Amino acid sequence: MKQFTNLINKAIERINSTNGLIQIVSHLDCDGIAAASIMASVLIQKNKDFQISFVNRINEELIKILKERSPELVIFTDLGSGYLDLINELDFNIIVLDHHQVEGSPSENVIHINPEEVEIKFSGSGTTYLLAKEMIKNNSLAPLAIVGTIGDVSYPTNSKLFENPLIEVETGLNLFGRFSRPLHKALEYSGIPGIDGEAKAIQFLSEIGIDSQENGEWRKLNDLNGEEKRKLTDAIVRESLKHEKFSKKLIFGKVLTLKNFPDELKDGKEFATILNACANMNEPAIGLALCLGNERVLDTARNLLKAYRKVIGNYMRWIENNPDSIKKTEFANYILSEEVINENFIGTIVSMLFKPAEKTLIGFGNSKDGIKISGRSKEVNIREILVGAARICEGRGGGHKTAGGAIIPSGTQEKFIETCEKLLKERLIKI
Ligand SMILES: [Mn+2]
Repeated sequence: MKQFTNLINKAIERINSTNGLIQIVSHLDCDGIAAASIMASVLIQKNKDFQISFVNRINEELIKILKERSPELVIFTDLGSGYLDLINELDFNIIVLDHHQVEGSPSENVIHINPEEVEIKFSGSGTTYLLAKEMIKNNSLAPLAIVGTIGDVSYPTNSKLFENPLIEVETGLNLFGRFSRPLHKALEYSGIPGIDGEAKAIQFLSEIGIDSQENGEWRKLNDLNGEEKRKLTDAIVRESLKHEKFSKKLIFGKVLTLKNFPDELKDGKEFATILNACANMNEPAIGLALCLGNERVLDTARNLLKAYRKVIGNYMRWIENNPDSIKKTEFANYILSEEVINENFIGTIVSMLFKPAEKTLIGFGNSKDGIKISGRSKEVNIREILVGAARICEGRGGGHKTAGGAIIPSGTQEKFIETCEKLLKERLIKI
């Protein structure tokens, strides 16, 4: 742990002593946008000259661009640990703040900070925040770290690191749109059986004596007083008991409120959803602006979220209408959508389709770099499987134990699946 703290201090010194251009390279996802915004915020406060690029992965092309740009310092956030061999090709000062599995070892000019190495589970934005907090000597950026962490679903948000007066944690109704949607709309989309429709939702509220409107305006969950919230909670429990299929977990749980953001971003989960949409629609700068407190881009972000939902809906419909796109074997299910689904969406689609009872799910999407793969597993270390199979196909894999990704050259998908099957068989039969 002491060594970890030393590395952070070393990185802070390096940033402080840099007077030329600093290049931030961050992962194009919710966690990566949050991490970059934390770093940007620190660099603004320290009056440093910097620019930011978002990428899906590090490859030769990026290394070439960085060499040409020749900044004084490159800071990789939420990616880098899986690409140390490539990063080592750069001979200027480098800081890596990442939490993905480490591949290789850093050369001397690289300060490599990864909490996995001291067996702590932090997101990329959480790791970046560790440095930021030390560097600016306050914890005002914690809300961004928690939003990024929510986006990286397998990472805990109950860390002491996030205890902060700007973050309110409650257990209660966890309806999407607490601050941003009329209550009846939030109920309509909540998935509670029996309240599936606008009219039904309004009727439900009126039956339990809660007004849907106040002074001609639709009320939101957050507009309800304590008594009304209790009434609503009781009524939802009663309603859901009528339907055995409904899981209470869906709408009761931990609710995070970020006090220093506008209403639409106050709910941690909603903020993360918006950042995720910005990343996947390839508009990370909009997400970054939101994180940095620019409210003028809220409209654009709202439209991006709408467009993002539409794309996801179209992909889900395509899979539904093409049952042949799912290949089922003894060891795993594969979504053969490499010609249809864009690489920015395959991770989300795989997460959405990964059922509680399913053991391993692997999906394919298209990328300008080849075929993008995303996998989830409850049975094996999916990262090891994807790394192993990608290597055989001359691609590369990475990620975490339960969720991972890979990129392989076009035309090697069959070989990839064959290898996955072989590796899965080896692992599963050994157990
Ligand atoms: Mn991450």
